Amino acid sequence: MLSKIIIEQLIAIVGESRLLLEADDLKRFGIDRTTLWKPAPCAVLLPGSIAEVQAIVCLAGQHNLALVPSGGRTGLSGGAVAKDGELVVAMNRLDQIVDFNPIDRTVTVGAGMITADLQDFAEKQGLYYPVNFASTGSSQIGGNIATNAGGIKVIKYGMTRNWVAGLRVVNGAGDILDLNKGLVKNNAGYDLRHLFIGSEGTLGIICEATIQLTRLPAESAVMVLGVRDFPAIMDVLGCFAADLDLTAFEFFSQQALDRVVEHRGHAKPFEGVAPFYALLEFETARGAISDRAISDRAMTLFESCVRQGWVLDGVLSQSVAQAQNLWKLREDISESLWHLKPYKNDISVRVSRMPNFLCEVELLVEQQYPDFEIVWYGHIGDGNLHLNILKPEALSVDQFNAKCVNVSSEIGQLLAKYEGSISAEHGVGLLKKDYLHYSRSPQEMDMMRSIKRAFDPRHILNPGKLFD
Ligand code: S2G
Ligand code: ZN
Repeated sequence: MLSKIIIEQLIAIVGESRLLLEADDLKRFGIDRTTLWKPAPCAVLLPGSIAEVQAIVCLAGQHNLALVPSGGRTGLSGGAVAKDGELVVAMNRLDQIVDFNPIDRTVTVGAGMITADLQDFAEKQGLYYPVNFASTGSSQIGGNIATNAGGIKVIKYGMTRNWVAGLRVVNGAGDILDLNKGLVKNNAGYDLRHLFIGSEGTLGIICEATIQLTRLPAESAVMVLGVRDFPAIMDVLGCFAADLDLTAFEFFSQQALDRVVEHRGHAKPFEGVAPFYALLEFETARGAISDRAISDRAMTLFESCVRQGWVLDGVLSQSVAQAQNLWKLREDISESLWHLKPYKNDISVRVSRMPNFLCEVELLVEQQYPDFEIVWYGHIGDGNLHLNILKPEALSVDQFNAKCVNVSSEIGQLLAKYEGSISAEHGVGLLKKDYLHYSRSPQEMDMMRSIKRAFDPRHILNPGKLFD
Protein backbone atom coordinates (compact mmCIF):
# COMPACT_ATOMS: atom_id res chain seq x y z
CA MET A 1 0.00 0.00 0.00
CA LEU A 2 1.45 3.41 -0.97
CA SER A 3 1.84 6.02 1.76
CA LYS A 4 -0.03 9.33 1.44
CA ILE A 5 3.28 11.14 0.99
CA ILE A 6 4.35 8.97 -1.93
CA ILE A 7 0.91 9.24 -3.57
CA GLU A 8 1.20 13.02 -3.36
CA GLN A 9 4.72 12.91 -4.84
CA LEU A 10 3.51 10.67 -7.69
CA ILE A 11 0.54 12.96 -8.37
CA ALA A 12 2.97 15.90 -8.48
CA ILE A 13 4.75 14.06 -11.34
CA VAL A 14 1.89 12.71 -13.49
CA GLY A 15 -1.16 14.66 -12.29
CA GLU A 16 -4.07 13.32 -10.21
CA SER A 17 -6.05 11.82 -13.10
CA ARG A 18 -3.01 9.83 -14.22
CA LEU A 19 -2.54 7.93 -11.01
CA LEU A 20 -5.08 5.09 -10.96
CA LEU A 21 -6.08 3.30 -7.75
CA GLU A 22 -9.51 1.87 -8.65
CA ALA A 23 -9.82 -1.95 -8.45
CA ASP A 24 -10.88 -2.25 -12.11
CA ASP A 25 -7.85 -0.26 -13.25
CA LEU A 26 -5.48 -2.26 -11.05
CA LYS A 27 -6.91 -5.48 -12.50
CA ARG A 28 -6.82 -4.29 -16.12
CA PHE A 29 -3.27 -2.90 -16.01
CA GLY A 30 -1.82 -5.63 -13.76
CA ILE A 31 -2.08 -8.56 -16.18
CA ASP A 32 -1.13 -9.52 -19.73
CA ARG A 33 -2.62 -12.33 -21.86
CA THR A 34 -1.59 -15.01 -19.33
CA THR A 35 -4.15 -16.32 -16.84
CA LEU A 36 -1.92 -17.97 -14.23
CA TRP A 37 -1.40 -14.99 -11.92
CA LYS A 38 -3.76 -12.66 -10.03
CA PRO A 39 -3.06 -9.00 -10.87
CA ALA A 40 -2.29 -6.98 -7.71
CA PRO A 41 -0.41 -3.74 -8.41
CA CYS A 42 -0.51 -0.96 -5.76
CA ALA A 43 -1.24 1.71 -8.39
CA VAL A 44 -1.04 2.50 -12.11
CA LEU A 45 0.79 5.56 -13.45
CA LEU A 46 0.27 7.07 -16.92
CA PRO A 47 3.28 9.34 -17.56
CA GLY A 48 3.07 11.84 -20.43
CA SER A 49 6.78 12.34 -21.15
CA ILE A 50 10.21 10.75 -20.77
CA ALA A 51 10.92 13.36 -18.08
CA GLU A 52 7.92 12.09 -16.10
CA VAL A 53 9.13 8.50 -16.52
CA GLN A 54 12.54 9.58 -15.25
CA ALA A 55 10.99 11.29 -12.21
CA ILE A 56 8.94 8.16 -11.44
CA VAL A 57 12.03 5.92 -11.60
CA CYS A 58 14.01 8.28 -9.34
CA LEU A 59 11.20 8.41 -6.79
CA ALA A 60 10.80 4.61 -6.92
CA GLY A 61 14.54 4.26 -6.36
CA GLN A 62 14.39 6.50 -3.28
CA HIS A 63 11.55 4.46 -1.77
CA ASN A 64 12.58 1.05 -3.14
CA LEU A 65 9.29 0.68 -5.05
CA ALA A 66 9.13 -2.06 -7.72
CA LEU A 67 8.05 -0.86 -11.17
CA VAL A 68 6.38 -2.91 -13.92
CA PRO A 69 6.52 -1.23 -17.36
CA SER A 70 3.29 -1.86 -19.26
CA GLY A 71 2.42 -1.58 -22.97
CA GLY A 72 -0.44 -3.30 -24.77
CA ARG A 73 -0.29 -6.21 -22.30
CA THR A 74 -0.59 -8.75 -25.12
CA GLY A 75 2.38 -10.75 -23.78
CA LEU A 76 2.07 -14.51 -23.23
CA SER A 77 4.74 -15.16 -20.60
CA GLY A 78 3.66 -12.92 -17.72
CA GLY A 79 6.30 -10.27 -18.44
CA ALA A 80 3.84 -7.42 -17.72
CA VAL A 81 2.12 -9.08 -14.73
CA ALA A 82 2.11 -7.00 -11.51
CA LYS A 83 1.17 -9.52 -8.79
CA ASP A 84 3.19 -8.30 -5.80
CA GLY A 85 2.07 -4.72 -5.15
CA GLU A 86 4.29 -3.15 -7.83
CA LEU A 87 3.70 0.25 -9.42
CA VAL A 88 2.61 -0.22 -13.06
CA VAL A 89 4.08 2.38 -15.43
CA ALA A 90 1.69 2.36 -18.41
CA MET A 91 3.11 3.93 -21.58
CA ASN A 92 -0.28 4.56 -23.27
CA ARG A 93 0.08 8.37 -23.37
CA LEU A 94 3.46 8.28 -25.17
CA ASP A 95 1.77 7.25 -28.45
CA GLN A 96 2.72 10.03 -30.87
CA ILE A 97 4.89 10.32 -33.96
CA VAL A 98 7.89 12.38 -32.81
CA ASP A 99 9.72 12.62 -36.13
CA PHE A 100 9.71 11.14 -39.66
CA ASN A 101 12.67 11.34 -42.03
CA PRO A 102 11.99 10.27 -45.65
CA ILE A 103 15.68 10.31 -46.52
CA ASP A 104 16.67 7.99 -43.65
CA ARG A 105 13.30 6.21 -43.98
CA THR A 106 13.03 6.31 -40.18
CA VAL A 107 10.16 7.27 -37.90
CA THR A 108 10.61 8.13 -34.22
CA VAL A 109 7.60 7.22 -32.07
CA GLY A 110 6.56 7.12 -28.45
CA ALA A 111 6.74 3.66 -26.87
CA GLY A 112 2.98 3.65 -26.40
CA MET A 113 2.18 3.80 -30.11
CA ILE A 114 -0.05 0.92 -31.18
CA THR A 115 1.84 -1.32 -33.63
CA ALA A 116 -0.93 -1.19 -36.25
CA ASP A 117 -0.87 2.64 -36.14
CA LEU A 118 2.84 2.54 -36.90
CA GLN A 119 2.21 0.15 -39.80
CA ASP A 120 -0.53 2.47 -41.14
CA PHE A 121 1.69 5.55 -40.79
CA ALA A 122 4.47 3.81 -42.74
CA GLU A 123 2.10 2.82 -45.56
CA LYS A 124 0.83 6.39 -45.82
CA GLN A 125 4.44 7.44 -46.48
CA GLY A 126 4.73 4.70 -49.15
CA LEU A 127 6.91 2.62 -46.80
CA TYR A 128 6.52 -0.56 -44.75
CA TYR A 129 7.07 -1.70 -41.17
CA PRO A 130 7.43 -5.45 -41.74
CA VAL A 131 7.07 -6.97 -38.25
CA ASN A 132 3.55 -8.44 -38.18
CA PHE A 133 1.60 -10.74 -35.85
CA ALA A 134 -1.95 -11.33 -34.65
CA SER A 135 -2.06 -8.76 -31.80
CA THR A 136 -0.75 -5.65 -33.64
CA GLY A 137 -4.14 -3.99 -33.13
CA SER A 138 -3.52 -3.67 -29.39
CA SER A 139 0.20 -4.23 -28.81
CA GLN A 140 2.47 -1.21 -28.35
CA ILE A 141 5.82 -0.73 -30.09
CA GLY A 142 7.59 -0.32 -26.73
CA GLY A 143 6.36 -3.74 -25.63
CA ASN A 144 7.22 -5.26 -29.02
CA ILE A 145 10.80 -3.99 -28.54
CA ALA A 146 10.98 -5.12 -24.91
CA THR A 147 10.04 -8.65 -26.02
CA ASN A 148 11.73 -8.54 -29.45
CA ALA A 149 8.46 -9.58 -31.08
CA GLY A 150 8.70 -11.92 -34.09
CA GLY A 151 5.52 -12.92 -35.92
CA ILE A 152 4.75 -14.14 -39.40
CA LYS A 153 7.31 -12.34 -41.63
CA VAL A 154 10.54 -13.22 -39.77
CA ILE A 155 11.73 -15.56 -42.54
CA LYS A 156 12.14 -12.53 -44.82
CA TYR A 157 12.42 -9.50 -42.49
CA GLY A 158 13.76 -10.82 -39.19
CA MET A 159 12.53 -9.86 -35.71
CA THR A 160 11.83 -6.45 -34.15
CA ARG A 161 15.52 -6.21 -33.28
CA ASN A 162 16.37 -5.74 -36.97
CA TRP A 163 14.23 -2.59 -37.22
CA VAL A 164 15.22 -0.56 -34.15
CA ALA A 165 17.56 2.24 -35.25
CA GLY A 166 17.52 4.10 -31.93
CA LEU A 167 16.08 3.97 -28.42
CA ARG A 168 15.51 6.48 -25.64
CA VAL A 169 15.20 4.63 -22.36
CA VAL A 170 15.27 5.39 -18.63
CA ASN A 171 17.44 2.89 -16.77
CA GLY A 172 16.97 1.77 -13.17
CA ALA A 173 19.29 4.51 -11.90
CA GLY A 174 17.03 7.15 -13.48
CA ASP A 175 19.43 8.03 -16.34
CA ILE A 176 17.95 8.88 -19.74
CA LEU A 177 19.99 6.98 -22.36
CA ASP A 178 19.79 8.02 -26.02
CA LEU A 179 21.05 4.93 -27.83
CA ASN A 180 22.40 4.75 -31.43
CA LYS A 181 20.39 7.83 -32.50
CA GLY A 182 19.15 6.31 -35.79
CA LEU A 183 22.63 5.67 -37.21
CA VAL A 184 22.96 2.89 -39.79
CA LYS A 185 26.65 2.40 -38.99
CA ASN A 186 28.01 3.00 -35.50
CA ASN A 187 30.95 1.10 -34.08
CA ALA A 188 31.67 3.49 -31.20
CA GLY A 189 31.79 0.87 -28.45
CA TYR A 190 29.17 -1.61 -27.17
CA ASP A 191 25.76 -1.33 -28.84
CA LEU A 192 23.71 -0.89 -25.65
CA ARG A 193 20.50 -0.53 -27.72
CA HIS A 194 20.54 -4.28 -28.30
CA LEU A 195 20.65 -5.05 -24.60
CA PHE A 196 17.30 -3.32 -24.13
CA ILE A 197 15.69 -5.16 -27.05
CA GLY A 198 14.22 -8.32 -25.51
CA SER A 199 15.04 -7.22 -21.93
CA GLU A 200 11.36 -7.41 -20.90
CA GLY A 201 11.46 -4.19 -18.88
CA THR A 202 14.20 -5.46 -16.54
CA LEU A 203 16.99 -3.05 -17.61
CA GLY A 204 15.07 0.12 -18.35
CA ILE A 205 11.76 1.63 -19.45
CA ILE A 206 11.66 2.12 -23.24
CA CYS A 207 10.14 5.57 -23.85
CA GLU A 208 10.85 6.32 -27.50
CA ALA A 209 12.05 4.35 -30.52
CA THR A 210 13.47 5.29 -33.89
CA ILE A 211 12.20 2.63 -36.27
CA GLN A 212 13.74 1.79 -39.65
CA LEU A 213 11.19 1.38 -42.43
CA THR A 214 11.60 -0.30 -45.82
CA ARG A 215 10.03 -0.40 -49.27
CA LEU A 216 6.48 -1.64 -49.61
CA PRO A 217 6.36 -5.31 -50.74
CA ALA A 218 5.04 -6.11 -54.20
CA GLU A 219 1.80 -8.02 -54.63
CA SER A 220 1.96 -11.39 -52.89
CA ALA A 221 0.31 -14.75 -53.32
CA VAL A 222 -0.47 -17.34 -50.64
CA MET A 223 -0.48 -21.13 -50.89
CA VAL A 224 -1.91 -23.53 -48.33
CA LEU A 225 -0.68 -27.10 -48.82
CA GLY A 226 -1.92 -30.26 -47.10
CA VAL A 227 1.25 -32.05 -45.91
CA ARG A 228 1.75 -35.77 -45.18
CA ASP A 229 3.65 -35.48 -41.88
CA PHE A 230 5.97 -33.31 -39.78
CA PRO A 231 9.24 -34.11 -41.63
CA ALA A 232 7.57 -33.53 -45.03
CA ILE A 233 6.89 -29.90 -43.97
CA MET A 234 10.65 -29.31 -43.93
CA ASP A 235 11.06 -30.98 -47.34
CA VAL A 236 8.40 -28.63 -48.73
CA LEU A 237 10.16 -25.65 -47.12
CA GLY A 238 13.45 -26.67 -48.72
CA CYS A 239 11.82 -27.06 -52.13
CA PHE A 240 10.04 -23.67 -52.16
CA ALA A 241 12.74 -21.65 -50.32
CA ALA A 242 15.32 -22.73 -52.90
CA ASP A 243 13.27 -21.23 -55.70
CA LEU A 244 10.99 -18.45 -54.42
CA ASP A 245 11.58 -15.35 -52.28
CA LEU A 246 9.37 -16.45 -49.38
CA THR A 247 7.92 -13.75 -47.15
CA ALA A 248 6.31 -16.33 -44.84
CA PHE A 249 6.40 -20.09 -44.21
CA GLU A 250 3.99 -21.10 -41.47
CA PHE A 251 2.42 -24.41 -40.46
CA PHE A 252 -0.52 -25.70 -38.47
CA SER A 253 -2.03 -29.09 -37.66
CA GLN A 254 -5.46 -30.44 -38.59
CA GLN A 255 -6.52 -29.92 -34.96
CA ALA A 256 -5.60 -26.23 -35.27
CA LEU A 257 -7.57 -25.91 -38.51
CA ASP A 258 -10.58 -27.67 -36.99
CA ARG A 259 -10.54 -25.25 -34.02
CA VAL A 260 -10.34 -22.17 -36.26
CA VAL A 261 -13.08 -23.39 -38.62
CA GLU A 262 -15.28 -24.28 -35.63
CA HIS A 263 -14.59 -21.04 -33.72
CA ARG A 264 -14.48 -18.51 -36.54
CA GLY A 265 -16.57 -20.21 -39.23
CA HIS A 266 -13.83 -19.79 -41.85
CA ALA A 267 -13.97 -21.93 -44.99
CA LYS A 268 -11.48 -24.82 -45.17
CA PRO A 269 -8.69 -24.24 -47.73
CA PHE A 270 -9.79 -27.21 -49.85
CA GLU A 271 -11.80 -30.43 -49.60
CA GLY A 272 -10.25 -33.26 -47.66
CA VAL A 273 -7.97 -33.30 -44.63
CA ALA A 274 -4.25 -33.57 -43.95
CA PRO A 275 -2.22 -34.13 -40.78
CA PHE A 276 -0.51 -30.76 -41.28
CA TYR A 277 -0.79 -27.66 -43.45
CA ALA A 278 1.95 -25.37 -44.72
CA LEU A 279 1.02 -21.75 -45.46
CA LEU A 280 3.56 -19.96 -47.62
CA GLU A 281 3.59 -16.44 -49.03
CA PHE A 282 5.80 -15.00 -51.76
CA GLU A 283 5.96 -11.79 -53.78
CA THR A 284 4.50 -12.31 -57.25
CA ALA A 285 6.11 -9.34 -58.92
CA ARG A 286 9.88 -9.05 -58.76
CA GLY A 287 11.60 -6.69 -61.20
CA ALA A 288 11.22 -7.88 -64.78
CA ILE A 289 9.86 -11.29 -63.81
CA SER A 290 6.09 -11.18 -64.38
CA ASP A 291 3.44 -12.21 -61.89
CA ARG A 292 2.40 -15.12 -64.15
CA ALA A 293 5.90 -16.58 -64.35
CA ILE A 294 6.30 -16.62 -60.55
CA SER A 295 2.87 -18.14 -59.96
CA ASP A 296 3.56 -20.75 -62.67
CA ARG A 297 6.85 -21.54 -60.93
CA ALA A 298 5.00 -21.99 -57.63
CA MET A 299 2.57 -24.43 -59.29
CA THR A 300 5.47 -26.40 -60.79
CA LEU A 301 7.02 -26.68 -57.31
CA PHE A 302 3.64 -27.73 -55.89
CA GLU A 303 3.33 -30.52 -58.49
CA SER A 304 6.87 -31.65 -57.71
CA CYS A 305 6.03 -31.86 -53.97
CA VAL A 306 2.92 -33.91 -54.81
CA ARG A 307 5.00 -36.30 -56.91
CA GLN A 308 7.43 -36.67 -54.00
CA GLY A 309 4.47 -37.65 -51.78
CA TRP A 310 5.11 -34.76 -49.37
CA VAL A 311 1.99 -32.80 -50.35
CA LEU A 312 -1.56 -34.24 -50.57
CA ASP A 313 -3.46 -31.23 -51.88
CA GLY A 314 -3.18 -27.47 -52.05
CA VAL A 315 -4.56 -24.10 -53.10
CA LEU A 316 -2.92 -20.99 -54.60
CA SER A 317 -4.68 -17.67 -53.95
CA GLN A 318 -6.13 -15.99 -57.06
CA SER A 319 -6.94 -12.67 -55.39
CA VAL A 320 -5.93 -10.46 -52.47
CA ALA A 321 -9.21 -11.35 -50.73
CA GLN A 322 -8.55 -15.07 -51.07
CA ALA A 323 -4.97 -14.61 -49.79
CA GLN A 324 -6.33 -12.74 -46.76
CA ASN A 325 -8.86 -15.51 -46.08
CA LEU A 326 -6.15 -18.15 -46.23
CA TRP A 327 -4.05 -16.11 -43.77
CA LYS A 328 -6.99 -16.05 -41.34
CA LEU A 329 -6.73 -19.83 -41.02
CA ARG A 330 -3.28 -19.30 -39.46
CA GLU A 331 -3.61 -15.92 -37.75
CA ASP A 332 -6.84 -16.79 -35.93
CA ILE A 333 -5.52 -19.96 -34.30
CA SER A 334 -4.38 -18.27 -31.10
CA GLU A 335 -7.69 -16.48 -30.51
CA SER A 336 -9.64 -19.64 -31.43
CA LEU A 337 -7.86 -21.57 -28.67
CA TRP A 338 -7.94 -18.75 -26.12
CA HIS A 339 -11.14 -19.83 -24.30
CA LEU A 340 -9.63 -23.29 -23.79
CA LYS A 341 -6.79 -21.77 -21.71
CA PRO A 342 -4.06 -23.78 -23.44
CA TYR A 343 -0.67 -24.35 -21.89
CA LYS A 344 1.74 -22.78 -24.37
CA ASN A 345 5.27 -23.68 -25.41
CA ASP A 346 7.01 -21.34 -27.84
CA ILE A 347 10.20 -23.17 -28.83
CA SER A 348 12.83 -22.99 -31.54
CA VAL A 349 15.73 -24.97 -32.98
CA ARG A 350 17.89 -24.29 -36.03
CA VAL A 351 15.88 -25.04 -39.18
CA SER A 352 18.46 -27.68 -40.24
CA ARG A 353 17.79 -29.58 -36.98
CA MET A 354 14.00 -29.30 -37.17
CA PRO A 355 13.27 -32.66 -38.91
CA ASN A 356 14.97 -34.76 -36.18
CA PHE A 357 13.69 -32.48 -33.41
CA LEU A 358 10.12 -32.79 -34.68
CA CYS A 359 10.30 -36.59 -34.64
CA GLU A 360 11.62 -36.65 -31.06
CA VAL A 361 9.24 -34.06 -29.63
CA GLU A 362 6.23 -35.69 -31.30
CA LEU A 363 7.25 -39.08 -29.87
CA LEU A 364 7.83 -37.57 -26.41
CA VAL A 365 4.40 -35.98 -26.28
CA GLU A 366 2.55 -38.96 -27.78
CA GLN A 367 4.21 -41.49 -25.45
CA GLN A 368 4.21 -39.46 -22.24
CA TYR A 369 0.96 -37.52 -22.62
CA PRO A 370 -1.42 -39.62 -24.76
CA ASP A 371 -4.47 -38.01 -23.13
CA PHE A 372 -3.40 -34.49 -24.06
CA GLU A 373 -4.80 -32.81 -27.18
CA ILE A 374 -1.81 -31.08 -28.74
CA VAL A 375 -2.38 -28.23 -31.18
CA TRP A 376 0.69 -27.53 -33.28
CA TYR A 377 1.23 -24.34 -35.25
CA GLY A 378 3.90 -21.70 -35.79
CA HIS A 379 6.61 -20.15 -37.85
CA ILE A 380 8.33 -23.34 -38.89
CA GLY A 381 10.29 -21.50 -41.60
CA ASP A 382 12.16 -19.77 -38.74
CA GLY A 383 12.47 -23.01 -36.73
CA ASN A 384 9.77 -21.78 -34.30
CA LEU A 385 6.97 -24.07 -33.06
CA HIS A 386 3.98 -23.15 -30.91
CA LEU A 387 2.96 -26.25 -29.00
CA ASN A 388 -0.40 -25.62 -27.32
CA ILE A 389 -1.66 -28.27 -24.92
CA LEU A 390 -5.42 -28.30 -24.28
CA LYS A 391 -6.69 -29.27 -20.84
CA PRO A 392 -8.40 -32.72 -20.78
CA GLU A 393 -11.90 -32.53 -19.28
CA ALA A 394 -10.91 -35.04 -16.59
CA LEU A 395 -8.15 -32.82 -15.15
CA SER A 396 -8.62 -29.77 -12.92
CA VAL A 397 -6.74 -26.60 -13.96
CA ASP A 398 -4.18 -27.16 -11.17
CA GLN A 399 -3.70 -30.86 -12.06
CA PHE A 400 -3.35 -29.90 -15.71
CA ASN A 401 -0.84 -27.10 -15.08
CA ALA A 402 1.19 -29.41 -12.79
CA LYS A 403 1.42 -32.00 -15.61
CA CYS A 404 2.32 -29.27 -18.10
CA VAL A 405 5.24 -28.20 -15.94
CA ASN A 406 6.61 -31.74 -16.46
CA VAL A 407 6.05 -31.49 -20.20
CA SER A 408 7.96 -28.20 -20.29
CA SER A 409 10.87 -29.74 -18.37
CA GLU A 410 11.06 -32.70 -20.73
CA ILE A 411 10.82 -30.44 -23.76
CA GLY A 412 13.46 -28.25 -22.15
CA GLN A 413 15.83 -31.22 -21.91
CA LEU A 414 15.22 -32.04 -25.56
CA LEU A 415 15.84 -28.40 -26.50
CA ALA A 416 19.12 -28.46 -24.56
CA LYS A 417 20.13 -31.51 -26.62
CA TYR A 418 19.30 -29.66 -29.85
CA GLU A 419 20.78 -26.33 -28.62
CA GLY A 420 17.35 -24.78 -29.05
CA SER A 421 15.50 -22.04 -27.17
CA ILE A 422 12.79 -22.40 -24.55
CA SER A 423 11.43 -19.07 -25.81
CA ALA A 424 11.57 -18.28 -29.53
CA GLU A 425 9.53 -15.06 -29.54
CA HIS A 426 7.16 -14.79 -26.54
CA GLY A 427 9.86 -13.98 -24.00
CA VAL A 428 10.55 -15.55 -20.61
CA GLY A 429 8.63 -13.33 -18.15
CA LEU A 430 7.33 -15.48 -15.28
CA LEU A 431 6.15 -18.47 -17.31
CA LYS A 432 9.51 -19.67 -18.63
CA LYS A 433 12.03 -18.45 -16.01
CA ASP A 434 12.28 -21.90 -14.41
CA TYR A 435 13.32 -23.38 -17.77
CA LEU A 436 15.82 -20.68 -18.80
CA HIS A 437 18.74 -22.92 -17.74
CA TYR A 438 17.91 -25.36 -20.54
CA SER A 439 18.87 -22.66 -23.05
CA ARG A 440 21.40 -20.51 -21.17
CA SER A 441 24.63 -21.64 -19.47
CA PRO A 442 25.39 -20.81 -15.80
CA GLN A 443 28.09 -18.40 -17.05
CA GLU A 444 25.53 -16.63 -19.28
CA MET A 445 23.07 -16.42 -16.37
CA ASP A 446 25.78 -14.81 -14.23
CA MET A 447 26.60 -12.30 -16.97
CA MET A 448 22.92 -11.42 -17.39
CA ARG A 449 22.65 -10.81 -13.63
CA SER A 450 25.75 -8.56 -13.79
CA ILE A 451 24.17 -6.57 -16.64
CA LYS A 452 20.94 -6.30 -14.62
CA ARG A 453 22.93 -4.88 -11.67
CA ALA A 454 24.67 -2.37 -13.93
CA PHE A 455 21.44 -0.99 -15.43
CA ASP A 456 19.14 -1.45 -12.42
CA PRO A 457 21.36 -1.13 -9.31
CA ARG A 458 18.37 -0.76 -6.98
CA HIS A 459 16.63 -3.80 -8.51
CA ILE A 460 13.33 -1.95 -8.98
CA LEU A 461 12.65 -2.76 -12.66
CA ASN A 462 10.27 -5.65 -13.21
CA PRO A 463 11.80 -7.74 -10.39
CA GLY A 464 11.20 -11.50 -10.66
CA LYS A 465 10.87 -11.52 -14.46
CA LEU A 466 13.38 -13.47 -16.60
CA PHE A 467 15.35 -14.60 -13.52
CA ASP A 468 15.70 -13.82 -9.80
C1 S2G B 1 1.27 -17.04 -33.14
C2 S2G B 1 0.46 -15.88 -31.14
C3 S2G B 1 0.39 -16.08 -29.72
C4 S2G B 1 0.03 -17.50 -29.32
O1 S2G B 1 0.09 -17.23 -33.47
O2 S2G B 1 2.24 -17.11 -33.89
O3 S2G B 1 2.82 -16.20 -31.52
O4 S2G B 1 -1.10 -17.70 -28.92
C5 S2G B 1 1.54 -16.76 -31.69
O5 S2G B 1 0.84 -18.43 -29.40
ZN1 ZN C 1 4.10 -16.87 -33.02
